[in-house]
This record gives sequence, structure tokens and C-alpha cells, in this order.
Amino acid sequence: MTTRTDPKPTTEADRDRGWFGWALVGFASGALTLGAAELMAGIMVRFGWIGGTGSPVLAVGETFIDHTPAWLKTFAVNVFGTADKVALLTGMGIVLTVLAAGVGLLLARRPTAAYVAFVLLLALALAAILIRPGASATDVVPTLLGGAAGLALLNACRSRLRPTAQWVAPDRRTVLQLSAASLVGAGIAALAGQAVSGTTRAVAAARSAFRVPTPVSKVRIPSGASVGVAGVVPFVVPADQFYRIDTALSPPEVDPATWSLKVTGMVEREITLSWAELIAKPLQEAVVTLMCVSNEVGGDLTGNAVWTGWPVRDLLALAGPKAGADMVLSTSADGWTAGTPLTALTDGRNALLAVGMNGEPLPVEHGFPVRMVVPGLYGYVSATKWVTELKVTTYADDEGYWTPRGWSAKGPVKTGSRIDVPADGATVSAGKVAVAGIAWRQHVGIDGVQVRIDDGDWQTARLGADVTVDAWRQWVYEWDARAGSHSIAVRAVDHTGAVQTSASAAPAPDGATGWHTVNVTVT
Ligand SMILES: Nc1nc2c(c(=O)[nH]1)N[C@H]1C(S)=C(S)[C@@H](COP(=O)(O)O)O[C@H]1N2
Ligand SMILES: [Mo]
Repeated sequence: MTTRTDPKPTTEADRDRGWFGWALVGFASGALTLGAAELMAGIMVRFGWIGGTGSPVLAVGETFIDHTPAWLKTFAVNVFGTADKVALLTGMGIVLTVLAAGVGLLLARRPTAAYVAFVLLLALALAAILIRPGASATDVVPTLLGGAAGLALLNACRSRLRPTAQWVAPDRRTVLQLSAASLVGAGIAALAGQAVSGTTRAVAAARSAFRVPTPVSKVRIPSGASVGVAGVVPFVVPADQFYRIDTALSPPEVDPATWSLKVTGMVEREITLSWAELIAKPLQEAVVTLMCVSNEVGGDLTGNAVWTGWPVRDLLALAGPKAGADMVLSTSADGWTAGTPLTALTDGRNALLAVGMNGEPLPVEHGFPVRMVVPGLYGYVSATKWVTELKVTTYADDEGYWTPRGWSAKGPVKTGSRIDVPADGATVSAGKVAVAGIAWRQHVGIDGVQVRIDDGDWQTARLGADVTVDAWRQWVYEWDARAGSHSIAVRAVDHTGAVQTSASAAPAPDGATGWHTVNVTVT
């Protein structure tokens, strides 16, 4: 029989458990740090004491996104698609777990080094917070408090576990307590993270109180805009089904009461426009199809909506752009930028400072309170959400967010078309089959759509009503399907008579091309 005062020599098993115990100490401290910081950030954001940049997890993630090299970004989008944000957060969780466990292991052998490592990691998070656009000094408070809690736990564990030259196995009770503390900490982090990513009370209240003013020109969408085939994307896409693309892990919360739009740079008069001034302007309504440059042939990163807003050209006319300017750099509340040709914002097209989407206030994730919508250009060079500044400048002097990341400085939308039904790989019954989808060439317009079955001749599809050159058109072709395997291709003809190219190009650097083709089995 052995006694407590006469311990056995350390065995392999004890060493393993000891290793695990110290790693757990590190993990627990990391989880407590983040849990406390996220909880504090959630509370402080809710009460409006700090901006949305107080969350260390979001700040580090967004800083990482902004500094991701182009190849890694391409890799992430290829592998994870629109789940890339979830993938990033998961990756961060894994890296943090390893780092925190490392701090715990160091604590057993080289406590000073462990504290130094912990403080360095904390300093990195603080730096990430402070370099976020719009960050203020108080945004570091949650992370500092979390860090203090984490350090206190490290210290308590160290005095309790009394490390020796050997790995000392913590007793079962300590391990259980630590596991529980880590889990609770991580749980709080997750919950508080949700609180942060949810709309703050002030912004939600402002949004639900806002009625989109009646525009001076109201759009009427003829029923013929839809070809009436089930499975084709609706002509006007409801906001909650509209694709979303941005670099924000959590959409910026912008209170209209404090929002303003500054017009700066090469202008006769700098202008600051308030929310009250903006919504008192004569607003226009426009049907515009937005499209992401990352949209693959056959992809779904596109949507059509009725936007309500004030023409950007009217604002620019008040500011008076100076000779020589050829670009407007728009900046969002989270520091993202787009470079738009000055001509596209002054040439009379429906480029809007939009406050409404399908008659409702913009959803927060689509840019509330104000975004830009410019017909004819991919979103990355025009559709700035949460817009706060328009700088009149030149392509020689400035560049938008995606340009140094490998995307073209200019991004006019290319002619495209997509088959929505039948879906690729579908099985259909022989006889009449509706082949249908959409075609687009924003701000030029679509005059025709043609469909080809296998190696047959191009057949003319019936087009939905032409609502505006700025929006997509639906089309349908009644196919007399015979049994067998068939491939169906589509191509569009734009308003200049140009036929959509068959040459396939990847999205980078300025938009994908090629004919969308689906394969179906007819029985
Ligand atoms: N502030 C901000 N605006 C942005 C972006 C962004 O990352 N940040 N992405 C742009 C891109 S690439 C596209 S395709 C459109 C998408 O708009 P949506 O999310 O409303 O569909 O927003 C544009 N506006
Ligand atoms: Mo995009």
C-alpha cells in the first residue's frame, strides 16, 4: 500500500497526464481571456460605449483578412466558397488552441517565458484592434480585462500546481475544474460573440423606424419581366435571398444619427452630407442587377433589386469635381474601398446612394444606412456598403481595396447568361421541357438569348420583358426533349449585337467568361 507522502516515481502515464494538464492550464487561460473579452465587448457595444472593433476575435480575423495574400485568399474561396468566414474562424480557433496550450506547457518549465509569450499574444490582439479603421483607444478595454483574467488564472494554476523539473501530473480534481472553466469561458465567448454580431439596439431601432421616402420616379415591374418558369431566380430577388459578399466578419453597425458622407479630394467644395439631408433629397428608384466579379460561369453571386436613393451625380455636381480627376474612391465605415470611374458616376446613369432595397431600408448586411449602387460595374469597384466618404481623385494616385490584391482597377460587367432549369445533372421526362434562366450585360442591355442542344443549331429563346438595360433578363426555350443524355449551352447577345464569348476565363482579374453548359438525362 502506498501513501500520499511517499509518491511513486513518475511513470510514463503520469508524464502524459502531466503534459496534458499543463496544456489544459494554457487552454483554460486562453479561453477565459477570450470569453471575458468577448463578453465585455458584447456588453460595451450593446450600450454604445465602444464601436464594433472591441472584439479581439473579430479584430484579429478582419486584420488577417485584410492582410491575406491573394493566393491564400483564392485558395480559401476555392476550397470553402462562401463558407470562407467560418473556415477562417475555425482556423483561428485551432491556432489559438495550439498557442494557448504552448503557453501552458511553458509555464511548467519556464514560467517567465510563459508570461512573456502570453503578454506578446495579447499585444498582437491589441494591435489588431487599434489598426482597425475607426478604432478608438477605448476599444482595447475588453481585451485588456480579458487578458488580466487570463493572467490571473495562469498565476493561480502555477502556484497551485507547483511545477518541478518533472512534468507534475495535476490531480483529477484540478483537471476537471480547469476543463469546466475552459468550456464555460469558450461558451461565454461564443454567446457574447453572437451578441456583438447582432444588430445593436440603436441601429436596429433606427432601421425599423425608417420608412423609405416615396421616390420622385416610381419603378413599375411588368409581369412579363418574369417568364413564369419555376426554378428560375425571381426577377427581383428578396433581400433575405440576395447574395452577400464583403470582407467584414461582422457587418459594421452604423447609426444613421451619427452617419455622414464626406465628399473630399479634387473638388471645388468639400461637402458633408447628413442622413437627414440625404433622405430629404428627391430620391430615385432604379432596378439594378449587382454582380460579383468572383462569380463563376453558372454561379450565383448576383442579384437584382429595386434600389431607392439619391443620384451620386447630383452630390458630385454640388462638390464640383476638378479637371484631371478620373476616379472616385469610396470608403466604407470599416475602411474597405472601391475605385469607380468618375464618368460612371456623372454620365447620367442611375448610380445611387441607396437607402432602400425593394422598398425597405437596406438590411444591415447590405449596407445600412447607405450604400452605392452603380449599373454596369462589378461590385468590387462600385457597390460600397456602409459608405462614409467619396474622394474625387485619379487612378494614378489611388486604388481600391482589391486592386493591390490582384484584381483589375476597372471592372465593367461582362456579358453573361445562366441556365437555372433544368439543373446540371437533372433527369427530365421526354417531351416539352422548359429550359430557362437569366442573361445580363448591365448598362448595355440584352437583345437576345440562344440555346444549343448538343451539337445542334443555336435556337432563339423567348425573353422576359425588357425592364431596363441595367438589369438582367429572364429567358425561356421550349425544348422538345428526346430520350438520352444531352448537353445544353446558352449564350447571350447584347444590345450592340455582340455575341457572348465562348472563351473561358477565370474570375480573376476582371470577371469570368464562357458559355454556361448543363448536362441532363432525358427518360
Ligand atoms: N464595405 C464594403 N462594401 C462592399 C464590399 C466589401 O467588402 N465591403 N464588397 C463589394 C463586393 S465585392 C460586392 S460583389 C458587393 C456585394 O453586395 P451585396 O453583399 O449587397 O450583395 O458589395 C461590394 N461592397
Ligand atoms: Mo464582389
